[in-house]
Amino acid sequence: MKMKLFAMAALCGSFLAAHSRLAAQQKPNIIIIYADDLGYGDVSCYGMNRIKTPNIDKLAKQGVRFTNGYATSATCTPSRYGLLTGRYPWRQKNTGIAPGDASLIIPTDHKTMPAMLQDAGYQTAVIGKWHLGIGTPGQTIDWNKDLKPGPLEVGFNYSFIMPATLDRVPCVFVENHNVVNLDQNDPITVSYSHKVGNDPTGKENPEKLRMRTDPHQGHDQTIVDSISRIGWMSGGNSARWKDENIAGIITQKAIDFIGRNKQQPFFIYFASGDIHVPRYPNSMFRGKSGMGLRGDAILQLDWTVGQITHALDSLGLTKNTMIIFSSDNGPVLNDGYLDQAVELVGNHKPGGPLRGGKYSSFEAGARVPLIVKWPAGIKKATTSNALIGQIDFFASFAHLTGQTIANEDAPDSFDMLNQLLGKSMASRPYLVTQGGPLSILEGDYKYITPSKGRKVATDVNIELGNDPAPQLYNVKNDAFEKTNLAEKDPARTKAMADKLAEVIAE
Ligand code: NG6
Ligand code: CA
Repeated sequence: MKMKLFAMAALCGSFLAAHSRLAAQQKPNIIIIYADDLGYGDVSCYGMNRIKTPNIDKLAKQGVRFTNGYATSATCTPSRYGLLTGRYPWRQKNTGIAPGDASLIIPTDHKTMPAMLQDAGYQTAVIGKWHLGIGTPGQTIDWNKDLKPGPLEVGFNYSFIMPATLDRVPCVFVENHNVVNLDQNDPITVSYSHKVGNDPTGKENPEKLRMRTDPHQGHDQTIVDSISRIGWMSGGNSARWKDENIAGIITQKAIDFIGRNKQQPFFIYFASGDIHVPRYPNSMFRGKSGMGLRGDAILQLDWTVGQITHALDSLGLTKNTMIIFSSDNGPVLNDGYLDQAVELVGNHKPGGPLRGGKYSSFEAGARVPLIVKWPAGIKKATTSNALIGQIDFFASFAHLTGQTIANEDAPDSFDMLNQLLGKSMASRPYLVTQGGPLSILEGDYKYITPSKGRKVATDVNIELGNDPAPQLYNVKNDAFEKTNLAEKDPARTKAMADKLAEVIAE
């Protein structure tokens, strides 16, 4: 009798488990495919006509394509921080471009977007470029030991990352808490202050390089895979990546994760290394774009999108998977390596109709491609001009998955779910973006805070949008920000400056 009851209870339990799995299954899978340094005009569905990006275009043909979608900032680390925390990065110190040995900059005492999705029953993964630091602040990171805190401590169940940027040492993959393929007899040493070990450097041995560096920008330290990097490393030889294999490896990791989790809702923050420098895509793409390695890397990025969508198709997951495609900041041609991006760009405009680029307060700095596709939830393809930020994904996904957000978490994230699904075209009331100085967008206007910074970053040849005087642009009629309206419209200028000050003080 006892046995029977036990068996009944077990049966009941497994029925309940199956039932809740079924209920949970209603929630869509979410995949963010995040490009690196891809400009507003760098894909064909945003006007690029030198090469085609059919897989990215296909997302737009079946989903919502935003014309006013913004990264949080005009560089990588702060944009990623904003996306994952729902908090403006400039509210916290040390959220600028992270050095390769930075400690974890995401606080572990606030809920992140992936942790919120874990509460909603999701399995979560980060695959690709991290660039948000690893380890405890104040402690030197030992790459041969357990690497934490990192992604697993801020809401991810699985992580397979390039720790910083592709141009920074150590050039190794980290899976969960450990460097992949590390031979303990060949330990890794990393330094950002002085040379370590005897590996050749770009400065001393330029003849060993497959790609020359820009003498004005550095990147001439330890050589890994015939490309010199920022920072010095020694050891870890069996763990070092080959640049041409990175896209293939991380794409396969994403496909494996999808396969392992096909029975339950999952979230993947897939952060491609393309099209950041050093650009050295696979031989399948090298020489194929006619625009040099930067164009070839765009083809590789598009291939990645195709591989992931194909994997979803073959597992029958396409219908209930939301794919979001975007970029962390705007475009740059020469970001330290002489890879012919400048010489071969021709009439292509990486920022499309926008002024500036990566690092800039002008529009090309943070306005980026943003596409959302979810067949079960978005029935009609649309172009949306709603003002929206990546910082809004947090609150929007909370709405989508039925989670509430505590007051102190995600303070800057607005629920824009209806806009993401194309059901509303209403703009966010305002949005703060960050080049050097902060800007605020409201209605058709943008205000840029006065700044004494240099006007042009000559090394990368980008207008930074700095001006000692206040700047006001009508970004709807004057997307290229030609006419500063601040003097003509002092009332609006003041109102927007006041609004920005209010948001900063919140
Ligand atoms: C800059 C690097 C640039 C790139 C960037 C980070 C120099 C002179 N330039 O400091 O090459 O690595 O940082 O790019 O070191 S990001 O997309 O990750 O923000
Ligand atoms: Ca970037």
